[in-house]
Amino acid sequence: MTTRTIPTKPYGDQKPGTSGLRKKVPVFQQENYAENFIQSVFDSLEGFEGKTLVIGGDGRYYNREVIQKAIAIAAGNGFGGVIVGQGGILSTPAASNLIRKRQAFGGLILSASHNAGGPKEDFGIKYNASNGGPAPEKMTDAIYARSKVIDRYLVADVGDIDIDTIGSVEKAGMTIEVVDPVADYAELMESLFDFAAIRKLFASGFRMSFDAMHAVTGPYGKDILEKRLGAPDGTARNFVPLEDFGGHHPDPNLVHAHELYEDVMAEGGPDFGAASDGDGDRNMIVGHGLFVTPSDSLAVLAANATLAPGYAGGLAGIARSMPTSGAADRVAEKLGIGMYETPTGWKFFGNLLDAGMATLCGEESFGTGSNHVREKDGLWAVLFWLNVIAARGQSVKEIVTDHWATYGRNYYSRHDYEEVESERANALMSELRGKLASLPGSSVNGMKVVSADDFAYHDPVDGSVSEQQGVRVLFEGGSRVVFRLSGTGTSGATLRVYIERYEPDTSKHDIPTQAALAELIAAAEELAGIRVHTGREKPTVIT
Ligand code: VG1
Ligand code: CO
Repeated sequence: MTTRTIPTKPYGDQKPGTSGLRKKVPVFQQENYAENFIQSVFDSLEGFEGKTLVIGGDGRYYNREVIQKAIAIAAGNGFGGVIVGQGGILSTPAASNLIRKRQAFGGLILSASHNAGGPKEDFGIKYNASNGGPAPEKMTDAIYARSKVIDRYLVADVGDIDIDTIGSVEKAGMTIEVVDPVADYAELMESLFDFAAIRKLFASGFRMSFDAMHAVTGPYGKDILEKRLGAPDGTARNFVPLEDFGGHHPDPNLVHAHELYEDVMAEGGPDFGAASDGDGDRNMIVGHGLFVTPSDSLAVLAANATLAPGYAGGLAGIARSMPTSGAADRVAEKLGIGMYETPTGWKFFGNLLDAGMATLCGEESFGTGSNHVREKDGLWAVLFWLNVIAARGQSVKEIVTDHWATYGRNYYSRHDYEEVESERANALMSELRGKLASLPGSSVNGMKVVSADDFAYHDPVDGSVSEQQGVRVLFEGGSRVVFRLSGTGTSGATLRVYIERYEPDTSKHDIPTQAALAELIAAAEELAGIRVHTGREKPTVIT
């Protein structure tokens, strides 16, 4: 074997955020930067000798280079095999599935998700464990600690690996297997949903538009929607993955997937629109005449879950991130099943899913998923909706308004203030934290505060505690505002303000969202002094 030990110097900034290490491409291109992080991951693991590692990414700029590095370092460290998606492509949920299906030791997912790609834009690396899920905090803390003292990495001379041809080769004592990135995932989807019913739906003239945003779900969407489900050619748009996503943000929301939204809303537009993000774990759902908030989507899917063959036996429980609206809570209550509230980030759902306590999980940030993998899953959510539409024979709008009539409506919106100077954002948060104790009982913009705290999560499975996960202020009647700083940005700080109001009265279910939340939006300003602290008159992005 030809393993070499290469001396290196630590970088101090390799702390994984909400979902792995994300930095600008030029940061990753510094000498040994990616190598250091990958070796820090391996140095924090035990018992992988001879085992298999899954490697794949969302196809963004620098993906191929880092895949070559990862293969050589895996070989140098004694992995027995790597499974690589053809062309270096694996969507995040497909990678999670492969880890589980092939009983791999873990996986490296190369992605910065919904962040822009290209030579000056973002790149990312994330480690997923043998359950297929993102490394828990304990592990990411260990990786960060190691990265601060690392002084060498191990590499085997495997040469330049052909990752474009499906098949297997032996190099430096390691098996390198290049696989079709779509096949196993598509098979999993077929096992969960009623493909025959969805095929019938398309055959009956039902029309949808799926926007892959020039990111990783292009090939998945084409194969599953058009080939397997018989949707007309052209159903998937922007389906060729590009290294820079065509210069856009592959972020499926009302701002970045605006064109799709307009098309579906237009007179004579398709019945159904959906989009996914850079790495394929997010989803946006739009019905003709109605945009479905991700929080509502989780609730509707939970209420209708038994219509899909994969969930016909019912749900064990539902989990949502703390800032996600309480719409799903009402469904859990009615079903008499467990409801869990976790910090932001999919890694916190892993234990609940592994323990069989939750079946469906969701985040307000366009993330929905289940126990079929250990990541959120964009296309899965789209197929779930198609299954529900086919089974109920109703439009998205009918299904959602029906849901509101039964459970009430949780008006919900998120206001993001992007690229704020870190110091100013931190000052806002610490000022808020400082006044939490005095808030209960007081009035803000005429509304009475019931409770106010900084969310701390006590994991019911392993007992671990995660503190400072977001400031939440709860008002009489169940309305609330939540403040937290993003853990995925790569420049400055992003302040996220989450606003929610519950409306039980059916006659008040068609107010425009921002108007329905106006009083709370003003209360958020009064509470946190957003304008003064950020120097911004209005949010950068409203979803
Ligand atoms: C954001 C979202 C969070 C999501 C995370 C990763 O994190 O708010 O819900 O899990 O992105 O999603 P933050 O810390 O910026 O708020 V993805 O699609 O980037 O893997
Ligand atoms: Co993503």
